[in-house]
Amino acid sequence: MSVTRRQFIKIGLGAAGAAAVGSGLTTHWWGLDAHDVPDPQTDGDRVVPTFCEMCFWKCGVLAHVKNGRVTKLVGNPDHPLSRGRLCPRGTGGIGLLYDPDRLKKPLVRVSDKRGEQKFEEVSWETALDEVAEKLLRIREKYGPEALALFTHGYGGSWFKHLVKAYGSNNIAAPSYAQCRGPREVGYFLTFGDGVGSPEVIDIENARCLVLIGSHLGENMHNTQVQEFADALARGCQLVVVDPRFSTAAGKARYWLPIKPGTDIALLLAWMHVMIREGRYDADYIQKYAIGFDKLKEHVKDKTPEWAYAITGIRPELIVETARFVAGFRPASLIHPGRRTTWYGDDTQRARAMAILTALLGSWGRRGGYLLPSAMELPKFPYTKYAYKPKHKADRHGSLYPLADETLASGLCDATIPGKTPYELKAWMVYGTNLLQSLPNPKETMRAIQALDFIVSIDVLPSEICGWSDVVLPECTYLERCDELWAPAYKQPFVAVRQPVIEPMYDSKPGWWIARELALRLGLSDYFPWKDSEEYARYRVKAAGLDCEELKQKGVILGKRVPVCEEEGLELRFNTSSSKIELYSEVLKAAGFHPLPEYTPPEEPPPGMFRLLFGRAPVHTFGRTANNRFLSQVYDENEVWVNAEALRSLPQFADREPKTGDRVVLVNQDGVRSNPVKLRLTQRIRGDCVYMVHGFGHTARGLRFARGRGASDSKLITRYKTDPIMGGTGMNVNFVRIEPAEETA
Ligand SMILES: Nc1nc2c(c(=O)[nH]1)N[C@H]1C(S)=C(S)[C@@H](COP(=O)(O)OP(=O)(O)OC[C@H]3O[C@@H](n4cnc5c(=O)[nH]c(N)nc54)[C@H](O)[C@@H]3O)O[C@H]1N2
Ligand SMILES: Nc1nc2c(c(=O)[nH]1)N[C@H]1C(S)=C(S)[C@@H](COP(=O)(O)OP(=O)(O)OC[C@H]3O[C@@H](n4cnc5c(=O)[nH]c(N)nc54)[C@H](O)[C@@H]3O)O[C@H]1N2
Ligand code: SF4
Ligand SMILES: [Mo]
Repeated sequence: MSVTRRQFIKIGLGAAGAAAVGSGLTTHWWGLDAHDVPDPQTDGDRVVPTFCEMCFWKCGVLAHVKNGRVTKLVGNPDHPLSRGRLCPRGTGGIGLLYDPDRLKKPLVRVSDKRGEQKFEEVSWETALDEVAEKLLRIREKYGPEALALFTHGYGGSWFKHLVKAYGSNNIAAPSYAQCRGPREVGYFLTFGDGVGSPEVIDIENARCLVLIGSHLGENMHNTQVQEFADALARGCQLVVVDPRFSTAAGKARYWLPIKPGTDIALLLAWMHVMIREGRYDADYIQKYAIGFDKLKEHVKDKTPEWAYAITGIRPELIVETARFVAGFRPASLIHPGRRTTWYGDDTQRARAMAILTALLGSWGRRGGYLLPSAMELPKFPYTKYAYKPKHKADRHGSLYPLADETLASGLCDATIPGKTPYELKAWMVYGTNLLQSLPNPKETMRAIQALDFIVSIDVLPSEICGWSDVVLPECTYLERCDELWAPAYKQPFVAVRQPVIEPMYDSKPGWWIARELALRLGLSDYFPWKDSEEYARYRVKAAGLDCEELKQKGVILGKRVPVCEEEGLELRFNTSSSKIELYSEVLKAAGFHPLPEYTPPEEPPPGMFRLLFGRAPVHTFGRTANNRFLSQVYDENEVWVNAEALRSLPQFADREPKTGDRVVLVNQDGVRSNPVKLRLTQRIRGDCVYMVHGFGHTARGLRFARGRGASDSKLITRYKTDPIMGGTGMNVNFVRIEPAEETA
């Protein structure tokens, strides 16, 4: 192994962070008695394999248990995604399990108005009866489609099944329209296949990796970061395009500090150079692609000089990097990114990245994009859903014709009276904190106030719980069994999540909650098993696999089949032409530009900065901000501001602003942030600022996280919707910076 665990963590954290998480420092375990704190160094007397839910990558975990307490979580060496290592957040799962603020009993709202966070504890009987009664009434009065389910996270599968059985297909996650959506559609239009999750990109064998914004190393998807560290160690070249000097930029051969929102221009100019100089893979294009001549014509005038004026990147550098990137093809990997909802022209940017990938011949090639397969796992033989939903409420008419999943933002809109032809009346919310993850939280609050009923299922008293009528406490992933997991991946596998310890307090596993509701809703046919283990056993046996082996190892590997041309795979494209579509007739027919076109983003007004945001390596969105374990490393966010740009502002003229000072961000609509720490740096352009998403919590029950740092979500009062698929571009807000007045 070329990289040790310690080196691996360092990529994301720097040495100090690695030391804190690695040693399991427990001296600052805020809010807990010292004797309650497990020692994350201790081996257990029992080791239970399961998989992680600290983010959605789902790495294989070996959980150590001693005297009924989970003492440490380590990576399962047999699991293809963890390969024996977890990211810091995975290790910090103990901080969620033993979070003193966990939801402990079902809650029912007692205040008149939603959002006042006043509840009383009730029994499960009472809570479940209440939810079922409300849902039955809604169905009777408005029909089943008046119910929307928002769900994120693996445990959500039971609730999707429940809501489909109930009769609604208004089911969405912010991880589509607020995250991967534009990328999936852009790649699908080009190759006939989305990128999917986990992304099957071959960083392991890439000779050159190009990161367009994607901030790997801060974005901590475990397997990718491991491969990334290994790749750098063996000399893989790195090109980073980012207005900010990210952690990855620090390892790069080239860092291109692009003007935000102008990446399409750079990508077109790169294509221009590669085509003009014959540096693209002509054989591959000839064999597999259509529309090359039109592309060639389209990029003819997209010269490096043209792009310079737009992107701020010197023409010589554009030429040099185009040659550099092309020099390693086909093992020259344009990373597809993940949160691609930036400026509203995002599907077109994803298209440009996909087309560039085609020019490099790296789709279906080693060191590029691999074409994975999944293990076959027969479905549980459920009764067919009886009800055929008439419509999806997330969009209407000819809006967003190429969206291929439901838009969470669209369901929110459909709840606001008069905003769309639909009116949703009830929300069920599982594992998604919509007040932080949908843009413009005020609109989300408006929608919620208009509902007849809202129930949330969560592990912590997050903001969304504070806005609910009923809150159902789920136990954490370490205390439950969920659906089996067998994704398409270069190494096919099936993994099991099983309880490491019994559910604490009065919390219950999601499968139990969904089933109890089903029984009360007259949907027992859809939950014919007695528990999730019986369900999982059925599927494992039907696949001809050994349940005991799976329980014991946590994962069973399938047969590895060829995943790229070099291994003998024949490339096929699921587009209507069965070819790579450089020029998209589908886009054209839908009234969009068939080739990616640069559209200028709106400029920040004088004295204001574009607000950019991203990830901290030790946190997942806002869901870990209350995690005392992870907060030892990073307990509040700060705002990155270019030092010169800040000092030139009149409001800072006679102050000596320095890192650590508190400032307030005020956005274009006058919305103010909490006072947030300043990070003065040269490592970001002067036209934008940057902060980590997920801080500035307001939920009363999050006793640790509440009020720490500032919320990017609050400042995202506007967004630009991608006309192709409805993704909400959120990098379109501007902020002014004010010194925070000293308060007592
Ligand atoms: N530790 C950790 N890791 C995570 C997550 C987490 O919560 N915590 N979440 C996971 C999820 S769901 C996702 S979607 C991913 C998100 O991770 P990515 O897909 O990597 O992130 P983005 O939010 O798209 O990009 C943030 C980066 O884009 C840069 N950027 C902003 N505007 C522009 C621009 O106009 N052009 C260019 N070239 N760059 C720009 C920012 O400076 C920042 O470095 O992370 C995943 N990994
Ligand atoms: N402003 C802004 N908005 C964003 C982003 C951003 O960077 N900035 N990122 C976007 C992206 S990329 C994504 S993918 C989405 C993600 O946004 P969401 O889908 O909202 O995801 P999380 O924030 O992880 O949701 C966390 C909720 O799940 C709860 N939870 C955690 N574990 C469990 C569990 O085991 N069971 C249950 N029932 N609940 C659990 C947490 O307590 C919390 O309430 O947000 C998008 N929205
Ligand atoms: S990447 Fe980290 S947090 Fe996400 S599943 Fe893997 S170990 Fe858990
Ligand atoms: Mo995401």
